[in-house]
Amino acid sequence: MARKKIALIGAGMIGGTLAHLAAKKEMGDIVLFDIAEGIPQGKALDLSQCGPIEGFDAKITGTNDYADIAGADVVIVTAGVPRKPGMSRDDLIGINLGVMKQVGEGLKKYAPDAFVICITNPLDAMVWALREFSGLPHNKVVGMAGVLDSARFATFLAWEFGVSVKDVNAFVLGGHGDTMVPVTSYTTVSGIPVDDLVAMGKSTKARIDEIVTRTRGGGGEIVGLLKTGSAFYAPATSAIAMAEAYLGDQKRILPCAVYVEGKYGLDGLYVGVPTVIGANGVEEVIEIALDDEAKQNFQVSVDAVKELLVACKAIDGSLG
Ligand code: A3D
Repeated sequence: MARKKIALIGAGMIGGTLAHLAAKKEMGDIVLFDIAEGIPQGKALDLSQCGPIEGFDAKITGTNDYADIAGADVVIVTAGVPRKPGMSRDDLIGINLGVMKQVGEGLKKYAPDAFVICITNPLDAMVWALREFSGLPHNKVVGMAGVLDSARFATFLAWEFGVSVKDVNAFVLGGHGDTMVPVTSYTTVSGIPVDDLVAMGKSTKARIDEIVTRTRGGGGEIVGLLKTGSAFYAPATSAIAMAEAYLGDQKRILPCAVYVEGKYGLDGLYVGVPTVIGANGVEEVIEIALDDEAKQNFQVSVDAVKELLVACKAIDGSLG
């Protein structure tokens, strides 16, 4: 069987990390694309030279030509600009919407059968726009955010309870912004609900509320520390987990930004919800029961995403 082909659009901080992870895991051959000349080629050469040390045979190439992504099985999109301190994700819309148009046209022409994972911010609006510009089926275009946001929530909870991160199953819904909804009632430690752990005296409601707030601002906290860009290790790791679920037909239930029509009272919008990812891409959107507080918070998050779509349509008249 021929090796899988992974195309990475954007060879910046996340793109380079994605290439390294995909190569180490031997997920397939890797093509790094960027508009910046020399960057994808240089990173591809550097990463190829990890092969003899790490023992991978993945072929890694860098390019500025969309034709080189032809036939890709998976495409992960990080093209665009990241945040700097003081910026919200939404401030990126003006530049990144234009980037999504170029990428969408490249995908339509050269990789119409790929499973596409978008990471570019503001995530929920950019994945929607990328789907519109590319014309690919909705089940094959998803956004990465929930896996990362849940990992942030899980990390902070593991620290709080003094337990292994492996035992924490954290749950975050909604758009990838400061209005995201970490849901404690669906968050467990080895099957024990967080609320029960609080009742046992292992933490307090106030501490859990602080962790929820820290999770919501988790990206901004890292931007504030790095000063020159945003998080890249955990975002890349999260997208790789989604790509593996697709390539391995794993039927994993992952929180992803997917097109939701009918469920959660939504009529066609990309937002973060639990999703079954397998060989057909998005195989199912799982609608869970939400308590009143989570429902209200989810609505606030959905409204924030809707506002971004209005802004996208105002910038680019071709977006119906
Ligand atoms: P960065 O290191 O700047 O890399 C972006 C790359 O995109 C650069 O190499 C650019 O040259 C390239 N690029 C710009 N325009 C184009 C274009 N038209 N076509 C192809 N390539 C282009 O950023 P990064 O890798 O740190 O972040 C990439 C994106 O991911 C940003 O929008 C971030 O905000 C976003 N991000 C999202 C999350 C989520 O959880 C959703 C987390 C972290 C970062």
